[in-house]
Amino acid sequence: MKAAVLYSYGEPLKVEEVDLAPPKAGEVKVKIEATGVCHSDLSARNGTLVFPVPCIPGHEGAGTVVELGEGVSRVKEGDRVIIKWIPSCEKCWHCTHGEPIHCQDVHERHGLMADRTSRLSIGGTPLFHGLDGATFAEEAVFDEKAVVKIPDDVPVDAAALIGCAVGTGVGAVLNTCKVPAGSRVAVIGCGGVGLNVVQGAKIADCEQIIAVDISASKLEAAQKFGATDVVDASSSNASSAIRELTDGVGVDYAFEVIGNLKTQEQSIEMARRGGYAVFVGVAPFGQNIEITPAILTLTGRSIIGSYFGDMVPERDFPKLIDFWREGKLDLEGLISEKGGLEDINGAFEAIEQGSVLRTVINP
Ligand code: PAD
Ligand code: ZN
Repeated sequence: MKAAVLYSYGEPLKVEEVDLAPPKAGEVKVKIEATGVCHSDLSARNGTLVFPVPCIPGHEGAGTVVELGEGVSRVKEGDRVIIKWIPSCEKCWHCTHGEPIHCQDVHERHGLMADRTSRLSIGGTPLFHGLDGATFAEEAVFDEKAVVKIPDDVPVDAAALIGCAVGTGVGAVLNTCKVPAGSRVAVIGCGGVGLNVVQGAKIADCEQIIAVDISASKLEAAQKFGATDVVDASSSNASSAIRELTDGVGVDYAFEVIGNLKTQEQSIEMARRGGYAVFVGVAPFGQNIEITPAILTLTGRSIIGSYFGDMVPERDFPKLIDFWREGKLDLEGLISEKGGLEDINGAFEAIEQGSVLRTVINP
C-alpha cells in the first residue's frame, strides 16, 4: 500500500510503497478514506514534537474497517470508524479513572502497537506508527479499542476532523475547562484547532469570544464560526487589545492555540485576576517561557494544559456528531483544501504560510 514516510526531521515526506502486516488478535485493518493535516503532524516532521523516525505520520483520520484479527468483537467489516490517536489500554490507572487521554501504556509504547511491535515496514525495516495513528496511508492497523464506530450520515472528511481538531478544540472548552455560560474568552490562534475552540465557546454560550490571529483570513473565518470580536495581532498588541475589549478586566479564559512561547506568556496576561490561561498549542520541547510566580499567586491566575480536549472518545464523539446534526458545529466549513497523499508536503507548506483552515487528504 502507499503511504507518506518521514525518514528524518525537517525533510519532506516520501510517498512510497510500504508493507502493512495483517491485524493480529484484537486488531483491525482500516482503509483510511480521509485524514486531516494537523499542525502536530508538521511539528513531528520538524522534530519539535519529538516522535521516533522513520515513521508514517498522520493522526486525524477516518475510514472503513476492511479486515479483522482473531477475536475482534467491537466492530465488523464495513463499519465506518474514526481513529483514536490516543489508543488507550483501558487498564492503567488513568484509563480506569476516566482519563484515557493520559493512558500510561500509550505514553510508554510511543509509536508501536500494544505488543511493542510495528505492523509497518519498508524493505524489511520497521517503521513507527507516527503520532500513534499513521493515517497518512491507504490503510492502517489499529487495536480494536482504537477505533470508534460512527453512523452513516457523517461524511468521512468531516468525521476525520472530529478525531483531532474538533475534539481538541471543543473539548478544551467543554471538558477541560467546563467554561460556564456567560464567560468571556480569548482564542489566540484560529487555525484548525483554534476555530474549534471558538465553536466550543459558542456552544458553551459565552458572552464574548475574542479571536486573535495574525492572518486576516483566519479572523474572518473565526467570525463565521462564532467570534464576537477580533484582534489582528500583526498590527496591534494583543494583550492590550484584550484588556480594552474587556473594560480593563481581562478574559475568564485565554486559550493559546498556537504553541508559541510568546503568545503563551501573553495568554497569562490576557486572563483576568482569578482567570485561566489554557495551553492547547504544543510549544517546542526544550524551550521555556518566563513566568513571575508571585503574579500567579497574588492574582489567583492559573495555567491549565489541555490535551486532546480531555476527550473520552466513546462518550464524546457521538455528542460532537449530535452538535453537528443540530447545526451547532460546522465540520464541513473547516475544510479549505483537499488533496491526495502526494499533496502532503504542499499541505505542510500551506500550514507554515498560514493559508489553510484544514487540509483533508483522501489517500
Ligand atoms: P494551525 O497552524 O492551523 O493554526 C495556528 C494559527 O495560529 C494560525 O491561524 C496562525 O495564523 C496563527 N498564528 C501563528 N502565529 C501567531 C501569532 N504570533 N499570533 C497570533 N496568531 C498566530 O495549527 P493547528 O490549529 O493545527 O494547531 C494549533 C496548535 O495546537 C499546534 O501547536 C498543535 O500542535 C496543537 C495541537 N494540540 C493538541 C492537543 O491535544 N493539545 C491537539 C492538536 C493540535
Ligand atoms: Zn492533531
